[in-house]
Amino acid sequence: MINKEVSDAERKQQLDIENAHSFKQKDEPLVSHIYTADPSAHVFEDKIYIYPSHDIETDTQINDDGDHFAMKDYHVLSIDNDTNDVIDHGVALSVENVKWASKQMWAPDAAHKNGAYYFYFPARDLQGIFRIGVATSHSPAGPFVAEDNYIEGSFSIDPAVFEDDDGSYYLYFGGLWGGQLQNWHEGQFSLQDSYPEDEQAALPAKMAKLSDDMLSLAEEVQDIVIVDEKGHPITTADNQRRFFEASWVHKHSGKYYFSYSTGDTHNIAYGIGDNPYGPFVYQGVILNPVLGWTNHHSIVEHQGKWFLFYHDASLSSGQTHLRCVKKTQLHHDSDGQIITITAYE
Ligand code: FUB
Repeated sequence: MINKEVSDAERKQQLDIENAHSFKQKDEPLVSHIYTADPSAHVFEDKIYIYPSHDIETDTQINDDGDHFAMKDYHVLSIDNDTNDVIDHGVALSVENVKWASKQMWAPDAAHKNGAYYFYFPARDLQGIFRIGVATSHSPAGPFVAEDNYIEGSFSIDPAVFEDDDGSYYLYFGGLWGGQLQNWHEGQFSLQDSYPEDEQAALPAKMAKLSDDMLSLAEEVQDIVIVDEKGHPITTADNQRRFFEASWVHKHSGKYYFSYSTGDTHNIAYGIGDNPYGPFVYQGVILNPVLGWTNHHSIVEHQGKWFLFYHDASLSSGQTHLRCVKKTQLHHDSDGQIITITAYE
C-alpha cells in the first residue's frame, strides 16, 4: 500500500480546510442532516433515486488507503418531482446484516429488473479484502436483503450498473490505492502493490455482464481500455487522464460514455465508445476538482434533462471523509461532447 510520511489525502485536507471559505458553491447539498457521498442516481418509478455512501465521523487517521472512510450503512434518497424535496428513506442496509462483510461500506449502485431492485455495494470481507456484494428489495428505497456471500469473482470497489437498451446489464468496478485494484494479479490478491510501468497502459477499470438473475457475473471480468485520439492506451504516467475509481456509464445518441475519477488529480473525466466493452476514446473533463480529495459522480436523464450528481466536502468545511451529495444540470453539445462543469463561482 502507499506509504508516505504525510499522506496525499492529509496534505489536501489541510489545504481544503484553510481555503474552504473561498469556495462559493453553485449547488446546495441535497441533504444536510447526514453526510453523504458517491451518489449513484437512477430514475425508478418515474422519480430520481440516489444511492449514496453514508459518511461518518471516525477517529481513524487519514491515509492514502482511505481507512478514514469508515462507513457502516447506507441510506437511500429520492427527489420529489413536484416540490424537489429530497426524502431520506432511512437505513437501507447495514454492515451488521451482511454476513461476508467486516467494514467500509463504500460507493454503491442499484438496478431494477422485472419488479425487483438490486443494490450493489463494496465492503471489506472478513480477510480485509474489498469485494462487491448484492442485496435485493421489492422497493427502490429498500430495505435491502444481502446475499450470504459476495459476488463470486468480484473484487475492488465502486460498482456501477449500466442497463443497455436490449435489456442486458453490465457491472463496472475498480479503484486504485485503498480500492486495491493494484493488488490483483492474474486473478489472485497479493499484499504487494503492482502498477504497469509509466509508459505502459494504465491499470484499467473492470467490467462484466451480469447474469439473468442479477446476482452473479455472466462472463470473465474484462478490462476497460481508455485510448487517446490516436488509439494509444492512456498510460500510467498520464495521471491527468488515467482511470483511478468511480466508474459510470451512460448512453447518449447511441454512443456509450464511460466516465470516472482520475483520483490523485481529482477530475471526473470521460471517454466515448461504440459498445459497453469499449475501448473508450478519451474526450475530456466533465467535472473539475471539488473541495475534498475524492471526486465521484453519476449521470442520469430525467424528464428530458441530463443531470450530474456529485459530492464535495463543503458541508464539513473541507473534511475529506465528510461529504455531501449535490445535483447540477449537465449538457451534451451538438457533437455529443459534455460541457465541463465547475462546482464553484
Ligand atoms: O467513499 C469511499 C470512496 O471514496 C469511494 O469508494 C471512492 O470512489 C471515493 O469517493
